[in-house]
Amino acid sequence: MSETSPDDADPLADEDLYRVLDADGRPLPDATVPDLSDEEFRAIYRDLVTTRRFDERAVSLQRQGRIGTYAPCAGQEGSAVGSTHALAADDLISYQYREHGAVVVRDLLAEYLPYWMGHESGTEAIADGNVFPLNIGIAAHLPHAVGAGWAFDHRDEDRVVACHFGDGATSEGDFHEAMNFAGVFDTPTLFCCHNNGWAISIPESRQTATDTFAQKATAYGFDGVRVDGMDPLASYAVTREAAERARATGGGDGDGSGRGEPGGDAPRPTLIEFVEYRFGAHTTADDPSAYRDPGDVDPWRALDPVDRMETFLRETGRIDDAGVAAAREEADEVVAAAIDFAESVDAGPSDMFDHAYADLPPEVRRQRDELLAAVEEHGEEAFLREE
Ligand SMILES: Cc1ncc(C[n+]2csc(CCOP(=O)(O)OP(=O)(O)O)c2C)c(N)n1
Ligand SMILES: [Mg+2]
Repeated sequence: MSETSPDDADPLADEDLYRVLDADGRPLPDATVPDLSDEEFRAIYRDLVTTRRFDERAVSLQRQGRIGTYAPCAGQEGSAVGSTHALAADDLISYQYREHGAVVVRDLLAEYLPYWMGHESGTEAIADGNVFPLNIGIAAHLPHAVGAGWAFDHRDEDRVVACHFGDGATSEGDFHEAMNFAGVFDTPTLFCCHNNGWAISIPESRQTATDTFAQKATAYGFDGVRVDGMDPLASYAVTREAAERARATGGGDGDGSGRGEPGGDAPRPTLIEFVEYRFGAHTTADDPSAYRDPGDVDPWRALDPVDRMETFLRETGRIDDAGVAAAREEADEVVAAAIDFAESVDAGPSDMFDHAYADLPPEVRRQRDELLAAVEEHGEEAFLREE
C-alpha cells in the first residue's frame, strides 16, 4: 500500500479491479448490485458465516488431534461462496484444498469433513454433489477440469466447470496446458485463481513477473478479469458473467474447431483472478511468522468478507440483530452436526489401499495382504497409538 493511498484501511483501494462493496460493505457509487432476492442475499451471508465457523472449528479440531493437517480459509470465504452461488447446481466444481466455502454452498460439509480425518469416503460422497475431490498436487486438477468441460461440450450438456486454484498453481505446467487447451477448444471453463498473496512462504512478487495473474489469459486468447475476492457480491457478479460466457450457445460445438468465430457466440473460458488474503497459516503445519510480519494481515482484516456482507445486509434492511444471531446459531449447528457425522465414520486398516488404483499392482497388493495378516494375528488394538 502506498503512503499516499486515499484509504489507509483498504489495501485494494488503489487497485484496478471489479468491486461492488467498499471496504466497509457499502455499495460503491457506480457499482451494480447483483439482482438477487432478499433470500438469496441472506443465503450468501449464511454460507459465509458457516464457512468461517467451520474454519475456526477445523483449526481447533486439528489442535486437539481430532483431524489431520488442515488448510485454513479465513479471509477467502467471499470468493468461494460468492462464486459458487453464481453457478447452477449441476455445474461442476473442481478445487484445490482451501475453497471450503464452495463445499458449504453445495451443502456437503458433513460428507467432506471425513477427508480431513483421513477417510476417502468424504471425497467419494461429494462427487454426487458435482464437486470433484480436492487436489493437493498443485495444478494437477486443471487439465482434468478442462477435460470435464470439454466432455460437457461434446455431450451438448449445458454445464460449466469452475476450477479453483491458487496463485502458486500458475507456475505449474499443468496451468498453461489447461489454459491453452481451453482457449483453443472453447471449453466451458472458469479458471478461478485465488491470489491470496502467498504460496506457502513465496510472495506474489516472486511467483510471477506479470503485473496481474488475470493478464495471463491474454496469451491463451480469452478474457481475464480481476476482482476483489473479499467482496462476495463482486465475486458473484464476475462469476455469473463468466458462466454465461462459458455457456454461450447453451452447449458448444464440441468439434474442436478452435476459437469462436469472429462475432460468433461460441462458449468461451474466462480466467478470474480473485485478489484476497489468507489471514491465517498456510496449513496447521505452518508458522507464517517465519516469512511475514503479523502486522501485514491487519489491513486485510479491514476487508473481512463476512463483516462486509453483514454490513451490506444490515444497511439495506435485509437483516437485523436477530437475523445475524440466527445465522450464527444455524452455522454452529450445521458445523457441529458435520463434526459428529465425520467422527462417526468407521475406518478399517485396508481402506487406505482401496482408492488409488482400480486394480492393485502386485507390490501394493502384497503390502496390503501383509498388513491384514498382521492385524489378523495381533488384533487391531496392537496397531493403535495410545493417546
Ligand atoms: C506439484 C506440487 N508441488 C508442490 C507442492 C507443495 N505445496 C503445497 S501447497 C503449495 C503452495 C500453493 O500455493 P497456491 O497455489 O498459491 O495456493 P494457496 O496455498 O495459497 O491457497 C505447495 C508448493 C504440492 N502440493 N504439489
Ligand atoms: Mg496462494
